[in-house]
Amino acid sequence: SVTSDDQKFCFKEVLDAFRLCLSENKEVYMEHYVAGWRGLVKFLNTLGSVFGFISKDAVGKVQILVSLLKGEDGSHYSTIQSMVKYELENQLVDLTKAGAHPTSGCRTLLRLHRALRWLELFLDSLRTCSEDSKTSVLCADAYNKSLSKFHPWVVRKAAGMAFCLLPGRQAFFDVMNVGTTEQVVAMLGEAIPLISEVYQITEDLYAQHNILDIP
Ligand code: 1PW
Repeated sequence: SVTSDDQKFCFKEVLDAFRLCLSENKEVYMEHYVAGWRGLVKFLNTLGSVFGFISKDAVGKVQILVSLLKGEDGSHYSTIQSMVKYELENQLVDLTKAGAHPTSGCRTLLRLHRALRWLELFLDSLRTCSEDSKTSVLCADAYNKSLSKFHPWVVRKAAGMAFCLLPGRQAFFDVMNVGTTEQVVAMLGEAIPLISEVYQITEDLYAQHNILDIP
């Protein structure tokens, strides 16, 4: 049977999810944030099985957030803002050392949030790079400027090896399944500011509550 999940990945899914992420008063809807990540994971999986180890962690974290959203206390998880308020007020977050709440929403989302910055930088370099640029180098540069500082040596090594296996720029654009190179570049130009705004709002929220270092 053909369900929407069987259909060929299109990067527009990611764009659409991030477009729906922000409420009028700039709260971030968890439902759409998670949908954005689902799209990104699908994208990663189309790049090849070596990205399995990368996507697996993201899949697990998305799953945790979905469970919270669909769970008994789901009403508190409709936005990132309400989640932070609820979990902090009810001491549901390990703030200084790992303890009773290894899968809190705040901790879990922070890991995805850090990875989102990497993605934003990487997509932006894909958008502006020349035809003969190496995606592996762009991806590694973006990683080294962002997510790598949160990873232990062994993860950095494995990530570096996976990047080397990335397809070239054109194959990348083909996998995004958006159309011509011009259309891909235009769509990235739309998606990146949206991702960037969601990132910044989350970053500011976590900074305000002093939870950017949840272990
Ligand atoms: C080519 C497009 C790339 C976009 C997808 C980005 C996915 C990022 C996932 C990187 C994961 C690397 C391996 C897992 C590391 C985990 O230890 C780490 N997770 C993340 C998302 O950084 C930290 O999670 P933990 O171990 O504290 O639960």
